[in-house]
Amino acid sequence: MTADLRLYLVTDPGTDGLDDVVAAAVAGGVTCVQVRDKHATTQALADRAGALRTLLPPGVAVIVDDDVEAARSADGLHVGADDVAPSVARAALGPGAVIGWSINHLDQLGDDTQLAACDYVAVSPVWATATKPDASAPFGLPGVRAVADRLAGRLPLVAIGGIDRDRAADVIRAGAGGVAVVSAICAAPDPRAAAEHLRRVVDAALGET
Ligand code: TZP
Ligand code: MG
Repeated sequence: MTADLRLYLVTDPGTDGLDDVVAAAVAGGVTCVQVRDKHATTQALADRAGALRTLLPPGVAVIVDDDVEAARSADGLHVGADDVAPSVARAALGPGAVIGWSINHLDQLGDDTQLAACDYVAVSPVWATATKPDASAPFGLPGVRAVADRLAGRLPLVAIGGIDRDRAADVIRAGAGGVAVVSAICAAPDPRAAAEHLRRVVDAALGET
């Protein structure tokens, strides 16, 4: 499938009533959902992904973080520096899987083999965030611009890390095609309203570019 990456929700496993929060966020305008839980077993990740796949509309991609086997129950897999390479994920999951790759350094974009195996690249993190304290050095907006320039439209670019409603437009203007968030939705008092607001901001900024 081709994933719509404009407003990408990465789930926080500590969220109360997570499935309800995800459903509300999708009703508010989230276009893609990632199941992320560093402490879950493969079976638990697969079960959650399968449950969300049943719950959500078919156009909303359900992506599993890190775990190739669990991703077989989802629409795709997201990998980063500590995971299998995108090319390995592609070989395992086949041409129909959505594969995303987090980069934490511009030089990684010189690896054509990995780029050819991906459906999107995530620039990670844009800003430092308490949600991922072990993230590498932040790119900032100039870094997002540099990544977007270097990618030159070869693949969609998603921005992640410290993004909220006040910062979303700036990362789109810097060249991202979508924003990925955890706390801006999972920690919001009203996740649906938070998603609606973010989606309006993202769509308006995309309309300017
Ligand atoms: N990868 C890079 S930053 C991050 C991940 C999973 C966490 C983003 O969380 P938040 O709350 O949107 O800053
Ligand atoms: Mg990972």
